[in-house]
Amino acid sequence: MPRYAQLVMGPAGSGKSTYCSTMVQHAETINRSIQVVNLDPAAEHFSYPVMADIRELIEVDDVMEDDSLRFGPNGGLVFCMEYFANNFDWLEECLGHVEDDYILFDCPGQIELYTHLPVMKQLVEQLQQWEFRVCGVFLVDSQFMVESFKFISGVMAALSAMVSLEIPQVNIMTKMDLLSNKSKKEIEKYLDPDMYSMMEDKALTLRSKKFKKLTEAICGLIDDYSMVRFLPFDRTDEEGINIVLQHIDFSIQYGEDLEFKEPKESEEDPLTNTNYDEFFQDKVED
Ligand SMILES: Nc1nc2c(ncn2[C@@H]2O[C@H](COP(=O)(O)OP(=O)(O)O)[C@@H](O)[C@H]2O)c(=O)[nH]1
Ligand SMILES: [Mg+2]
Repeated sequence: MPRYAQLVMGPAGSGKSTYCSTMVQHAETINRSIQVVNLDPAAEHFSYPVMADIRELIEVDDVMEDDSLRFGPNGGLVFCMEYFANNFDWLEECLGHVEDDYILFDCPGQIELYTHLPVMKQLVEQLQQWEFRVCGVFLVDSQFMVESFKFISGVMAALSAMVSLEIPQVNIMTKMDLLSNKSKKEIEKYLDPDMYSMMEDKALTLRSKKFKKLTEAICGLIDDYSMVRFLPFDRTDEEGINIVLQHIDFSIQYGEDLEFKEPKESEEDPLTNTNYDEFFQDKVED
């Protein structure tokens, strides 16, 4: 029997730990068991019960205070994650050998972990060897995505994780509950983006011709390959949380031995054909 994992990624403050605790609570309400492993050695607070906590293995503060290492916060984190990668047997011991379990890994936010350091890829490979089916869940804060140039950089961050990890990935826009109805309408175009029309956005007035050309090329590439979509995540909306979970379950075929379930709102590929109208309809009516 396979085991299931979500690697919860995204910049610092994007809502990873909150996402994990929301999912754990949601799982309880639908009679499922989801557990969380904290993989952020610099984590200060989170409100979920942990199955394992990397801080028991190594803590950033200890690394920074070590006179022979003298690392700053970023170097300290990289050191911790490399140490972790050399000690996966610690994780194996914590996880045990439970079949059919479902675990969220609350990852650190440093972008270099997903762009050019090998540790996250090594973790994915290790989990796969332990028979986990792994889905990447990349979170971005909706507060920062209401303008097109910020959106493009969010897309690039999500994309670099997707390309470097080579696993199915679901991208999520968090903190939707903080948006006004007007911003919600505004952000709708970013969930299922038409990158070409984004180029025409007035906010994206680029003075440099070369830079404009580069941005056009990036937008074109993303659009042509339909590479990035976002699902809205509102922690106060139980039905919306369920839709997100269904998409992720679908991508790792969770429960396929039990019964085959397609994500509720999509008719074809869950990642390319999402109908958000219903979601926004609810919000506007609220
Ligand atoms: N209103 C609201 N706040 C959120 C949500 N998700 C996260 N936050 C807040 O954003 C901050 C950072 O969240 P956290 O989960 O710690 O982010 P992390 O660094 O990615 O783990 C905290 O103050 C959270 O309370 C959300 O969905 N709605
Ligand atoms: Mg966190």
